[in-house]
Amino acid sequence: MDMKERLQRLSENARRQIELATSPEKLNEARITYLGKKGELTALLKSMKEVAPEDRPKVGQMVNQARAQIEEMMEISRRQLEESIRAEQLKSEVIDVTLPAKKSLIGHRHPNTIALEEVERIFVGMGYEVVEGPEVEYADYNFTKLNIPEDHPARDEQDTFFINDRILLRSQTSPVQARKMEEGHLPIRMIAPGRVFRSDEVDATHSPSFHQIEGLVIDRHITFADLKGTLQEFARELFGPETRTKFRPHHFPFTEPSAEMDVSCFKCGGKGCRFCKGSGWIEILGCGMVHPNVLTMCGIDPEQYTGFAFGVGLERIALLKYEIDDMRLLYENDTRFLKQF
Ligand code: 2NM
Repeated sequence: MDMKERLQRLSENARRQIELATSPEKLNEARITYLGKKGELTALLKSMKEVAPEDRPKVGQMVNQARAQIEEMMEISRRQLEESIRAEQLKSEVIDVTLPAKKSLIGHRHPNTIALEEVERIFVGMGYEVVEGPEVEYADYNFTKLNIPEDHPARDEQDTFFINDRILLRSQTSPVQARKMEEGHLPIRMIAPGRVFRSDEVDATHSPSFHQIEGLVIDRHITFADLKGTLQEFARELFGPETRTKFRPHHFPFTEPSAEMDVSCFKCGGKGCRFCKGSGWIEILGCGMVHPNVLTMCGIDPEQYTGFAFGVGLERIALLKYEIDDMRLLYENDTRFLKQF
């Protein structure tokens, strides 16, 4: 077979394979087969030495022509393939501008946040400042300065997340108050909201991480009457103007005397119902007059200054206010639940 015939056959085969190429990948395969470094045209060029020297320019020209022809066919095929791919894409990605728009989802504050901002609004309205502090605390601030000595059961490792001997995850926000008292700028009217940690098993009313709002007032001549008046007003603002309060004696290490405050049930007005379990009262917070030991350990002279303090659980307020019966619902972030508030 002479060179011319071989070239014609090669061109013919290339043309057929290019016609059959239905994708850019297949077309590239054809390019490699015929025009590549190890392709058929290169192989053919290598056999030029079999051609008589006087015929070589002529044959060389034919080879170049064949290459140009194949390249042109490929270029045409490539453009056609691209056009059909683009046409397919346009057809499949068509946008129907007459379809109704998707509604964008707008979130809102978490029930905890709503309750927190409500409590903050009430106390800021009475002239309190909102103060924050570290969640990782010294045992000294979390316990010692709050009159909870080394051997006190509240320090039990079973209840507290200790990082080491001296450092822990705060079990209350009172260390924020201890820090504020130490700064020594009196009087103090503050609330300390924030996350606290206790080694509890999760159930409907417990979680190892929850939120507290603790309040503190320190000034000359602060009495238990100031405590009662303030917390009564707080309860009325939070649960409605008809709300009555009662104070039951209690014990806290950091206050003396100490009490728990109940509010009249805002569902039945105090007659007794399912919500207040028939008693007409709902327990809402702990409070008391700041213990002289606490004042002394925080650098305040208990002969000159007195004060009251209180602590409320934020989740407890949110559960009560929104009549939720399981605390876990507040943490699961199920939007079907959250969107109700
Ligand atoms: C409570 C109940 C009673 C309290 C005490 C203090 C501080 F820092 F002044 F000692 N802060 N918060 C306190 C008092 C907290 O929670 C149920």
